[in-house]
Amino acid sequence: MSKKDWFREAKYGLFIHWGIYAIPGGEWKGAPSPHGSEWIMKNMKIPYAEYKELAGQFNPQSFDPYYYVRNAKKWGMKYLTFTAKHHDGFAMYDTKVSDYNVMNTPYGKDIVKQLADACAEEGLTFCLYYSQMQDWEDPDGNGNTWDFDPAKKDFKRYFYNKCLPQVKELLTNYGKIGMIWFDTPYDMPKELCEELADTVRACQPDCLINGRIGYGLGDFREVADNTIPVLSRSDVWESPMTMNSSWGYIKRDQTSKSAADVLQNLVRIVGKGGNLLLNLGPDENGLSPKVCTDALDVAGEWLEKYGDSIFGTTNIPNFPYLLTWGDLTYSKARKTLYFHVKKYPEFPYRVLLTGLETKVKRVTLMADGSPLKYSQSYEPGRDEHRLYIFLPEVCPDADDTVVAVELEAEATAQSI
Ligand code: H79
Repeated sequence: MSKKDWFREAKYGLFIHWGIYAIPGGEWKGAPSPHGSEWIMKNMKIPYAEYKELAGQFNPQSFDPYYYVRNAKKWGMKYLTFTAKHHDGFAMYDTKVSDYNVMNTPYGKDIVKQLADACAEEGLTFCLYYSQMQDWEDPDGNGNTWDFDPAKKDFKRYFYNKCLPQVKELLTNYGKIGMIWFDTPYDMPKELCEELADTVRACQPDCLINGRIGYGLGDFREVADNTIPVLSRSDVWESPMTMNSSWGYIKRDQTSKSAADVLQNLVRIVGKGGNLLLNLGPDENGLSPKVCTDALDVAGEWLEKYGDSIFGTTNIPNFPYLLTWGDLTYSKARKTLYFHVKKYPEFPYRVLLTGLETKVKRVTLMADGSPLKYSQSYEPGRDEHRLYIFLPEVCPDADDTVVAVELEAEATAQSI
């Protein structure tokens, strides 16, 4: 057992970006702030004295932790990552370190505690986002240069007086934390990053640390926001993605990735050995845009039916060819390859996989379990392995026709 096992199995998690930035929702005094509504304070250089007034308005009467936790499970997600403190410095929990927190709002209840309890009760792994370097409330934190003179900043003072004690609180007061999600380490000195990692590991040895602690000190690679690597990676990694153009709630954008978009990203990421951490930005009342949750509902229904092609699968490291028709996932335990056919072939309705060495036992259409014809060959002259699968004339699912290919042995790919 490794502490990374749950994460390697997880594949799909819910990210929640929620803070007092949900109130302006990407707009300040009638002017739009660029996408990434959680950046509004810095983008608009809003004085701290003015921005902090938002805390006095925070009263999300419709927030229900169980709504998020139960839906995350229904949507097929295995973990939930919540922004305990974003760059603006406002803590969404009961911290003794700074008054700038949710207890000092009209709402007055600890959001982290409510989500932690709901996750524990419902059996969902609970993880916390904490912005360790940027803090636009603290005169010594990184980022706020309009209220606080950068020449007078003493980063260590912020680190020891706020960051470290808050991280300790989060890892002490809320039960088991699956992962702590750091962000934007920028030029934070390496020795402080090491101290932060040591502190996390001293508080909760099993808590994973994501790659954005910096300097390779994390337990896995966090790829850049909204990206998918070209190459398959041999160890588990994670890609954080938005449902629309922003992490925090953005009033002017009521669009969403479709269920097909979500599933396409999930399949591509899982097929390369990663996990998708997909974000919702609740509004000032604690509700998420219906257009986003509707898409997650539809994706969740698909996963209920086709979950075996995602969960319990991994990548085939170093698969040599780009696939032109879709993506591949692979279950080692079931010795089964899953073809996710996105570009349905025309007559003679066949897809070709080049480079698989292992002998095929049986091929079925996942939609109804019906057997499919296939032909497998090896040409010694060209040293090429080919597997053709013959699909039905009528496409069963235009977004993703899933074909299960059972193998005689563990899959091996040819190196070219
Ligand atoms: O928490 C989310 C982002 O707020 C955070 N990472 C994800 C998970 C993040 N911090 N920094 N960045 C992402 C990269 C910085 C982007 C910026 Fe901008 C470009 C900051 C200012 C210009 C995006 C566009 C945010 C505001 C405008």
